[in-house]
Amino acid sequence: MQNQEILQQAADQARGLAIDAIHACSSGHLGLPLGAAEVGAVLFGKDLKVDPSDDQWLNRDRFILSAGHGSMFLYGWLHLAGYDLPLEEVKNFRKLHSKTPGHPEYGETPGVECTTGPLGQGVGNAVGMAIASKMAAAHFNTSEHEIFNHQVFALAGDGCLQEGVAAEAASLAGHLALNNLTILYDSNDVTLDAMADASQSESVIDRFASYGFAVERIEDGHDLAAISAALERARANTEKPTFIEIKTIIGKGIPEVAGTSAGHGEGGAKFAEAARQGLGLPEETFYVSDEVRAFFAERKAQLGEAASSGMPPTPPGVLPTPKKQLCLIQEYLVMYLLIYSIVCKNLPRMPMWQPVQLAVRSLTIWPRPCPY
Ligand SMILES: Cc1ncc(C[n+]2csc(CCOP(=O)(O)OP(=O)(O)O)c2C)c(N)n1
Ligand SMILES: [Mg+2]
Repeated sequence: MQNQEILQQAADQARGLAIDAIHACSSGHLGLPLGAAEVGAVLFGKDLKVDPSDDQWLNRDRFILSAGHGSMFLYGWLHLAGYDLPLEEVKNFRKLHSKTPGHPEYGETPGVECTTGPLGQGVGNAVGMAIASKMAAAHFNTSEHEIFNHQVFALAGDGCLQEGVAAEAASLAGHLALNNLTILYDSNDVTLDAMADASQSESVIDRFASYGFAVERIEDGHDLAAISAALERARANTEKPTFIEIKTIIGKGIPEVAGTSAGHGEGGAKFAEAARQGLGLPEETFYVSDEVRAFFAERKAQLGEAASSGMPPTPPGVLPTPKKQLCLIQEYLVMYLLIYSIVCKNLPRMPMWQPVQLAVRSLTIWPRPCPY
């Protein structure tokens, strides 16, 4: 696998960002960002077809962090990948009016595709987005012009997959054979303050196989090459959605809590200094090396170029999108705006969140005054 060394460095530096951000506000969830760091490195450093300089590019892959409590995973990787999320925002994790609220919120942070936090909802949203993508493709793609061909990914934890909403949505995804959907299962044997076997003994992977997913299990969830190969197989599967169970060690990088329920929350942050040393990071907090910065800058440039030339993975020699298709898309957008404005006018205004020192969410339901 190419770039393995730099991706490993990026994974450990993403761990460092999570430790420092959570340490700074004494609040948050370290377990997932540390446990799934290699998953993030492969997604954001190699696999995802997105354009960090244009987070609204229509044909971008969608990545949803269903386990929204692990939000520092997402913020760390969005920052490294070059989205409009400066280090200052990572430092302001969980502060009021920052772009890094306790749980990811759609519209607040560039690159966040979906508001998550209620376990399982991200899986439901991912299935909906995969269906929407198929519908858009059916409306607008022609044999000559493949306008929509993106993939949808959701990273879900044990808790997400215990939720009924995830099961219901996944069952439909299997039934519809949504080959553009991949669910990544952060299987770490811990759910919050207990080991997972206190509340579950089913075989989650067999359940997803029975829904009609192609399934596989990665025994070492910190093996970059294994994660990368599994993602390639998922992308290449034209028959079925894919479910990848990834065995990870929750809180990896903080030996005092790793692999135990103490790794779930912010408890491990008090070992920040030793953890930084163990990860091979300098004393400097919020450290990102020049090499990692350069790697992601180059990737961002390549992705931007690919996105603006209609790729990926449109075949070479493809014609520019014909006017007819663009008009159709425009009509849809106008309709959408019309319906949105009607709904806005008729929705009762929700009470606003009262500012407090620490913001778990910076808004309740209605983000800002309706513009229409
Ligand atoms: C529907 C719902 N119920 C409860 C919670 C509170 N909660 C947040 S994280 C969590 C534990 C989830 O376990 P897992 O997904 O395995 O996360 P991990 O401990 O591995 O980070 C719970 C119960 C929630 N966010 N949403
Ligand atoms: Mg878990």
